[in-house]
Amino acid sequence: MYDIEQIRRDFPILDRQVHGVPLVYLDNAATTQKPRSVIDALVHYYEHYNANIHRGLHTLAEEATAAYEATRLKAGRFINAEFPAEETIFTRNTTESINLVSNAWGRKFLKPGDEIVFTAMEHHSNLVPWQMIAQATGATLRYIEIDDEGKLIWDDVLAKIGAKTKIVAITQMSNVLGTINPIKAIAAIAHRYGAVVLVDGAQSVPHMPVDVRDLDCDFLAFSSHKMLGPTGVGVLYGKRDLLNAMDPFLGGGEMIMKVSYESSTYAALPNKFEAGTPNIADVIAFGAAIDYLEDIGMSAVREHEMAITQYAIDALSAVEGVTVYGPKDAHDKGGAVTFNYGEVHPHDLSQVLDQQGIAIRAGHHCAQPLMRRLGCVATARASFYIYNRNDEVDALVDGLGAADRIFGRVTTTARA
Ligand code: C6P
Repeated sequence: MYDIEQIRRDFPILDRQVHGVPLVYLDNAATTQKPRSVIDALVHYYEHYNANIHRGLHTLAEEATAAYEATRLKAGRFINAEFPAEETIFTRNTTESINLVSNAWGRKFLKPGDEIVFTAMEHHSNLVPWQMIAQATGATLRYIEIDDEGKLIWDDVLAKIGAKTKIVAITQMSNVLGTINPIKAIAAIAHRYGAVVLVDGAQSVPHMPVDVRDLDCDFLAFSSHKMLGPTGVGVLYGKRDLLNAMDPFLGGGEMIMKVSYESSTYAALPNKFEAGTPNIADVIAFGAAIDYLEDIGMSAVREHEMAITQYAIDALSAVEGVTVYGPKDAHDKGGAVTFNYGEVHPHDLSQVLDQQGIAIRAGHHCAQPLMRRLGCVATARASFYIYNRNDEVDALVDGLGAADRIFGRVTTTARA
């Protein structure tokens, strides 16, 4: 049984008021709130065994190392990595995980004429690093178009992935449209041409079961802070052979085997990609976040989110003047519902909603090319997680009424 009230009690922040009314937090695609167990894990580390890892031989260092490495195994198993101890690399966030691949894999394996394929719905984090590496290597950028519902055009998938493709870098779930992409089918096509597949899992891993062996992706990037964990921790999953074949990304302590004044040899996986003192406390607390999600079960998380997402799509679509972007069937998308309300600017809308304690995101959502494709400069976005209830969607819809009263009757011309 999905006990949402029990879940809500685990999140201290959900008790707070904003402008004198209870917080309605609908900005989970940006970052999620943290349960007590994650906050406690952070405090417990600092109060009881704060030490640097891998290098100390004292008790505190050993305890901290064990807890850090235990999270590595949990994170790797969470996505069903075959060799979790070697294939799970900690970074700062999804962005750094993708930059690690674009640099450490791209600089070594891309050459002029090679093609990097992404999609029209990518977040800047899965776009700009490829632009930079294309400039550095002479590789060419290509992107797969989307249709008006915000889904990939399959003919264009087949047209863009071909003999020159060396990497397909694709989001599994759009942070704007919510669209879930058919990664397994796309990976099968890419592999037929010998290309590798990087999946941006920033929005998918927190919200649905993700199995890297089933998808057969070569790399998967995601962030702790979008799945109940602390900020400052990201994961890069990579197939062991590929990670072994790559050069290091950053040089320094921890990632070496032997160092002379002239040259160095590098540590084995995963240390080769973790230069310097890592974010020990936050990695350890990320372990508590994974425990929390596993206690609920990722299938239950997905079921809950599909229900509230469908409720939100239907409720928002019924408001005169609202345009909802992306797929309208929650089976095809995750819990991010992006919309515009007539001619009310999303920033104004967000401020009016904030007065009612409702937190949404407004802007380009780090996806400027996609905004242009949708024909707008900005949108409003409500995004859900395990603790959101339908009555919070009702509050959002009521909030639109307040915006209507403040900004005057919204026009209905923008209705899709
Ligand atoms: N999207 C949003 O509000 P970082 O910042 O590195 O943890 O995640 C980057 C990132 C990469 N890919 C996708 C699909 C994402 O949604 C994000 C983060 C947030 O939509 C912040 S812009």
